[in-house]
Amino acid sequence: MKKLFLCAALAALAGTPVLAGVSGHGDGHGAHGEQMAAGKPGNRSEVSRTVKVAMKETDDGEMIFSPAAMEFKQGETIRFMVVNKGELDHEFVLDTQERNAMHKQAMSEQMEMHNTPNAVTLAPGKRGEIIWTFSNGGTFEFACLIPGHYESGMYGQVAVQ
Ligand SMILES: [Cu+2]
Repeated sequence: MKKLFLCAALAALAGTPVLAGVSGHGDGHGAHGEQMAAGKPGNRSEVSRTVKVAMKETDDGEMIFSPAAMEFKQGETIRFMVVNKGELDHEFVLDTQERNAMHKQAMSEQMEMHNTPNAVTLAPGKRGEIIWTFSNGGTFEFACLIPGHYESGMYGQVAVQ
């Protein structure tokens, strides 16, 4: 039930209606068309660009994304190919900074992690992908919300113009 609470809370924060039958949570595929401030899940047939994203720890104790920041044009559909090159689990979550902060707080209180169309969690050595349409302009954020990782440097800005 904690999981459901988190999702409902996030939806309420964003001011978006909570869609009936939140089937997208759990399998990461069900929420087609679910509009968020940062955009919406994209269609493979509309991908205009592929962006490779690496996640890893550094020798001096930081945790990073490469690239560290991104820029897109409004309306672009991006295929993010995410790879965990580190030795710890990491995740790539695309959202507003506010929602990421709330999500991070929830995870620090040991709520369950879950798969939504805007996020992928990967064990060391694993690859995953997100297809995302940046339907709205603005400044968003990608982040790893596993406790301690954001503070170690795992976040970056997404500028959509
Ligand atoms: Cu991480």
